[in-house]
Amino acid sequence: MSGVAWHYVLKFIITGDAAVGKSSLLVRLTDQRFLANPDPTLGVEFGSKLITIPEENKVVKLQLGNKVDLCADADEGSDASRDQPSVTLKKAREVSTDEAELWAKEEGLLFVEASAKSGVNVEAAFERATRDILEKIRKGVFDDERDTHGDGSAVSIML
Ligand SMILES: Nc1nc2c(ncn2[C@@H]2O[C@H](COP(=O)(O)OP(=O)(O)OP(=O)(O)O)[C@@H](O)[C@H]2O)c(=O)[nH]1
Ligand SMILES: [Mg+2]
Repeated sequence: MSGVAWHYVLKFIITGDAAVGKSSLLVRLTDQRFLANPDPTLGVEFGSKLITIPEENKVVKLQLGNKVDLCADADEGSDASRDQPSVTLKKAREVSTDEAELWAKEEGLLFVEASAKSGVNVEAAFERATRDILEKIRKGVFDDERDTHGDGSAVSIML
């Protein structure tokens, strides 16, 4: 990995209903802190985070955006938005873990319960998603687009 800042850039959209904790999750991941009194987000917030996947010998830069999902129901979202890698926040205690796990399985989604407040599972959730994406790249599920830096050391993934 010497001399390589990152091997891949992956773009994540953190989406969900208003006030479900999107900004708090983003700030916990990028700044390792819990926002005391977050203001409602107007527009979109951005952040980035480097993640190392040791078994792949890869450094991945996550570029994160956070926006309110204006669709009242995720099931009513467009096919285009459903094809994006995203983290959909649910108010976890409104549904049981079992029910949420089952729904995620039926939808073919990764499921991780995390807390922006305590930090539990936040980085792990994004690492799991990153590993899943790298595996899909390896298997040819996603196309990648080699960069034009000339040395083949970095790749941008267009999803
Ligand atoms: N207990 C607990 N509260 C949380 C957690 N994450 C966020 N909150 C609280 O949930 C409320 C909303 O958090 P935000 O991060 O502003 O939510 P948001 O989805 O970005 O909200 P909008 O930008 O208005 O759509 C705040 O009072 C947070 O303190 C968490 O992991 N645990
Ligand atoms: Mg917000």
